[in-house]
Amino acid sequence: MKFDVVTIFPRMIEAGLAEGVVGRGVEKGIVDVGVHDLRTFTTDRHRTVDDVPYGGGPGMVMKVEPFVRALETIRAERGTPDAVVLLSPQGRLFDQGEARRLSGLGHVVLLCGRYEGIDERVRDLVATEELSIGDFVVSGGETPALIVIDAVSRLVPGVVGDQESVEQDSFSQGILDHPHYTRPAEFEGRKVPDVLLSGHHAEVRRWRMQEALRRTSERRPDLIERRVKETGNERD
Ligand code: 4HQ
Repeated sequence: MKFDVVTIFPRMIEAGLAEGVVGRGVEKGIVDVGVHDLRTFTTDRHRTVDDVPYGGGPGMVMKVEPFVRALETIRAERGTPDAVVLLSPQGRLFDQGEARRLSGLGHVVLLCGRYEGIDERVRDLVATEELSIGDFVVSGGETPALIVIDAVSRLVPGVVGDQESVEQDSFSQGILDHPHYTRPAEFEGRKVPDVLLSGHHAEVRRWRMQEALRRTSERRPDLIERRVKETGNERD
């Protein structure tokens, strides 16, 4: 799978991809991430990427031309992408379903903004969709882009060694994870639940499902609602 990231802070993306499971996926060549410095697509002496907002007001707005030139270059060098994603709080909420959808594409471009906003014509002319990583404000699209690359890459075969762990993950089932324990069997008076030491695999499975559903209904009843709507029951 191929990603291209357009940013004024290329080193943030490179640093985020240097470690971990996704970093290894990049090293192995299963995931290919091209990082593009937006300033290389400017034409003026000062490499200007932003300007004052029409109509006035605080802050700066990112200019449209460097993004258009970046996409022209990516198309020429790496082919026409399947999706061009603008990261912003105005976007559709990025969730596991969106990650699954993007993991089915071959080539995704991620556009990172800074400052107060991006000229609306970037949405109209360059982006094919807009995604948000959550209802909060971060200082730039770089951390959101890294989150999208991480969540999507884990679903690409070969990136995570143990495919079973990906399928067992919180959310791949649409509910929260069950509790996990490892040795020691007792710590500061707190015991590991007996069933996990019993060796009864069917009972362990049943306990984990029960605990996962208990936690989900306590902490995220919205996820239970969603499963009922999608499957007609709350179990499978
Ligand atoms: N941004 N999900 C970039 C976000 C954000 C989000 C705020 C995007 C600042 C310049 N991006 N602008 N939430 O908070 O994707």
